[in-house]
Amino acid sequence: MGNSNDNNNSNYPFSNTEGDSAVQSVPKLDTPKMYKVILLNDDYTPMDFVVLVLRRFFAKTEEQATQIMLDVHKKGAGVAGVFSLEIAEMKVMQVNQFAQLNQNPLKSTLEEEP
Ligand code: TYC
Repeated sequence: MGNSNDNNNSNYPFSNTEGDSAVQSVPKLDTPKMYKVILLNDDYTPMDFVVLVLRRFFAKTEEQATQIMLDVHKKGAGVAGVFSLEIAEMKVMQVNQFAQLNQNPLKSTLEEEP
């Protein structure tokens, strides 16, 4: 029983019940981990398709998308965007599914932000 906020922490929002100092605990509560969605280069996906992906799923302008695509093309990988885990996971699935549907080998992955 009890309300849904009962997490045995009488000092909300300072979750200082496991040995951390309150100073460390507050940012842990307020700033969720962020994740980079990385686009990987390959030899077959057309440049225009990568630009389309960046515009469609990452809301980039033509110019931004072209710059990111060329960066990935030259360096092997590049950041399409930075999101919370559930949004980043959704973007990766959308990109990989859209690429597969269009028979392109384009892949994206996740990387936790430092
Ligand atoms: N290397 C591809 C080509 O020359 C273009 C490309 C860019 C593919 C970025 C994937 O994530 C990528 N057609």
